[in-house]
Amino acid sequence: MRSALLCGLLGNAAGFGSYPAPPEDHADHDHDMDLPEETEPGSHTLNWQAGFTDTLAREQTIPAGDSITLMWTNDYGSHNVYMMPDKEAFDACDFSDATMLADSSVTEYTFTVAEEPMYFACEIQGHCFGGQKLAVHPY
Ligand SMILES: [Cu+2]
Repeated sequence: MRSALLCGLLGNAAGFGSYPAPPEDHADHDHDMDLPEETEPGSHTLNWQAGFTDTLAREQTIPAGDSITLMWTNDYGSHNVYMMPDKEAFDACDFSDATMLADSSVTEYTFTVAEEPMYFACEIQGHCFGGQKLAVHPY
């Protein structure tokens, strides 16, 4: 069975702070989002901003072949999604060989979980180091 924990939805409970917060101060504003209910098996919706305040949200173990939708807002400064080439680049927030998957003109990005680990990060200055990253471990 797929628990809410596996799907990372607990990360959404980590919001705190009050509005309005200054732009880019990710430690101080609320990263809560209203995510849609999981409508079908094999689909996972994750708050792309949860990693700022929830270390557990930076890693997910999800079956290969499932789909993941990352959702965010650009209300407090924009975000994007980059694919990191390997764990080393992911750990170092090194975007030199990263591939842009979504820019800040959108607020969600959906992908299929591959057979091998996948590494994602936001490329906006300071965000990866601030925890806006996701390692997907398939099983
Ligand atoms: Cu970001």
